[in-house]
Amino acid sequence: MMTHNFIVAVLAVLHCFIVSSAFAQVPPIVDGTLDAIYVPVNDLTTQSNTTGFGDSNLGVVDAANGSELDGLHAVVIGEVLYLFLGGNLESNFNKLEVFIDAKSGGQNRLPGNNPDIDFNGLNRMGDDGTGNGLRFDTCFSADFYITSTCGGAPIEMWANIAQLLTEGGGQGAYIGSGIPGSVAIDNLKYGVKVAINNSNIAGVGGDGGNTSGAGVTTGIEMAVPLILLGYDPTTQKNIKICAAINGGGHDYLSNQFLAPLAPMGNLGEPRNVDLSTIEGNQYAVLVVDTNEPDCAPRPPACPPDFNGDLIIDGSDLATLLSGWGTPAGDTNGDQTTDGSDLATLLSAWGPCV
Ligand SMILES: [Ca+2]
Ligand SMILES: [Ca+2]
Ligand SMILES: [Ca+2]
Ligand SMILES: [Ca+2]
Repeated sequence: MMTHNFIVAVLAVLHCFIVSSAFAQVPPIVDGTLDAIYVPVNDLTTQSNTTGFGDSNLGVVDAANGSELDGLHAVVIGEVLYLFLGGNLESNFNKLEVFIDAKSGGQNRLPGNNPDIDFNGLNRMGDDGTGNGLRFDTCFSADFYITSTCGGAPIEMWANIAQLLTEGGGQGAYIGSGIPGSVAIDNLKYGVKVAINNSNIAGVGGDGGNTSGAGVTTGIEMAVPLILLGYDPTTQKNIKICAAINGGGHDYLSNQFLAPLAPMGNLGEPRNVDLSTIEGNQYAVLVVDTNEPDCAPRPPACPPDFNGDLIIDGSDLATLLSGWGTPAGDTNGDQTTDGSDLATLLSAWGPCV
């Protein structure tokens, strides 16, 4: 009987374990409020900068009179990435911009030929033909973009998505409308959901106010299927996320980034922003493989890709030419830069393959 009781006890423990494991895999409800599954292990980064876009004090679910990004939480359940961004998105058509790096390749700098979505707002941040365009940190090359906004009377919300292919082009889509605080965007074709609860009055303050976004449990929440991100764990297992608040025309970046900027004011013209020159990484990592280096090794086919953006272009050519006669533009290991390196670069022109 002892044996029988022991087995019953073991089975009871196993049952609890299995049930609790299954429970742990219940996905978050995309409603703009923080679910328990996001914390604490999926608590990726916290804001440490006051907001230059207003500290909302309305405390109602649908309207906000300021924008801030207090914290980022992320979890993958059932092949879907769930993001929770604590904070507010002002109901004046300011934009939430979210860039996701989910595989090798992609865009380290936004070109000007991405999909025309949200009144061509994505390309408002890209290269205008003069070689500018929003540039991310060195180890971040975005593969997917999702943006949301809210405003009007009565207040509504909208969202758009786009692929960010290494060479540009790609596809984008408007994914629908909802109502902050009550109706989530729920796009059945793409499996994308977005919800906003704008009632936060805590988190960071405005100029001179609180500098910590810790503890905020309402904000913007979304679900994006991994297949839509192009997630390819054979090339990159960890998922990186860069989020920011932008102006109503995608035309004026705030100081609300996640991962956060060091204390500083709004960044302004998106095309002139180069996050690689700003201290720290303005992206957070959802770690799937703790052994994966932050920067994937450069593909062997790409020795002339001096800046690591996986495109051989004019900036690499400039590096090579300025290093002529020195090792700075060497591609074949002979410790000098000469015509053979130039020929290698020109024959590899375009995306690394
Ligand atoms: Ca939720
Ligand atoms: Ca990428
Ligand atoms: Ca606040
Ligand atoms: Ca940086």
